[in-house]
Amino acid sequence: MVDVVEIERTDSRSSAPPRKTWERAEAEALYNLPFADLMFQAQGIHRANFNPNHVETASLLSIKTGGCPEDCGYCSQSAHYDTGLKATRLMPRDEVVAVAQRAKDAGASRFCMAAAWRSPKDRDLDQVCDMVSAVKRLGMETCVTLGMLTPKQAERLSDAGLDFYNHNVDTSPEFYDKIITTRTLQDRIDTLAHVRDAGIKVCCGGIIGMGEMVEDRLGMLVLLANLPSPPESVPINLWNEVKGVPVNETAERPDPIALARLVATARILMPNSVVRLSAGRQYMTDELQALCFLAGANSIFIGDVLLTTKNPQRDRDADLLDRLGITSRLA
Ligand code: SAM
Ligand code: DTB
Ligand code: SF4
Repeated sequence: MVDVVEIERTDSRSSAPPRKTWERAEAEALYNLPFADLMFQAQGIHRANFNPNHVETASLLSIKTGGCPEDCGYCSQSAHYDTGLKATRLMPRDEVVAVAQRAKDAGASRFCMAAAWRSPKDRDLDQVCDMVSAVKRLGMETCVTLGMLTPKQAERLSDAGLDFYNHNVDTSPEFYDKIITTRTLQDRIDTLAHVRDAGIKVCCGGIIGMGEMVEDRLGMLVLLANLPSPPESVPINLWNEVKGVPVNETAERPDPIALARLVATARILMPNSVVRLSAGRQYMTDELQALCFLAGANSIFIGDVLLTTKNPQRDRDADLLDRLGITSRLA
């Protein structure tokens, strides 16, 4: 059994001592603790860094759907697979702002705009920058996910006032090329560095339930925790079923206790990061979500759809948070 880990965690770019580098064996030892010990440790760290009775609410919009040249084996939007999804062009700014306003009225504090691109063209980026500035004027936090960025593109998004950029590592380095072949993990890490250098906060996580092993899930957490600065926001997606993609052949829904253990391990490895219970909540019972909140998850996506797949209904989420005494903008 591992003892409670006492470590100094400071940004490696500050003058304070460097942050701890996590070893996989340490993550595995934590993950395999007796459940009560793991949860106790995660709760302690959670309470030291966050209000344990609050969750953040974000809302998603696909501003450009489908026809993506990447071959991510889990994704409904890849042009490599026949998923029956209709591709659309980039939405006009005013329509996006109207959806953001409705999301704000429904209880979202952050609005995340996603486009199915390998990387944005500069003329597309002009429009996205315009959307970011307009959504910020509504008083919401903004996030976009547009694929790979150059340093200059990241600067432009920063100048437009963007708060967060979402770009996931998706899985462990070992499992990565079983899922995606059209861009490398290093490509993704390079984009994350450009986003950081531009002063934008990083939202980076991945997916579980694609047929990976527990070691891969932990390898992903260790990769995230050991980035030069850990992501401010860590989405943990449970694979939402999509017909026609390769992951359909390998997918295996994780044991609920394994999911709670993973969230707790994420909380311990990244004590200051907001951990988002992202896709896949449609498959989770109220009890499992409650366990994940206890383990340190403190953000959810609200709204009936994510990008192209289902999410629990707003009223079900509001009722669950109410029964747990958790505050949010949904109340
Ligand atoms: N094209 C951009 C990119 O890949 O960075 C942005 C959109 S992409 C849909 C954002 C993330 O959503 C992916 O990196 C993946 O982690 C997650 N995702 C995509 N499809 C999913 C699914 N069916 N179930 C769960 N998560 C999914
Ligand atoms: C993330 O990690 N999860 C969100 C957000 N980042 C963009 C996307 C989930 C997408 C789920 C599949 C879909 O709805 O198409
Ligand atoms: Fe394209 Fe993103 Fe889907 Fe990959 S996850 S196919 S990059 S939209």
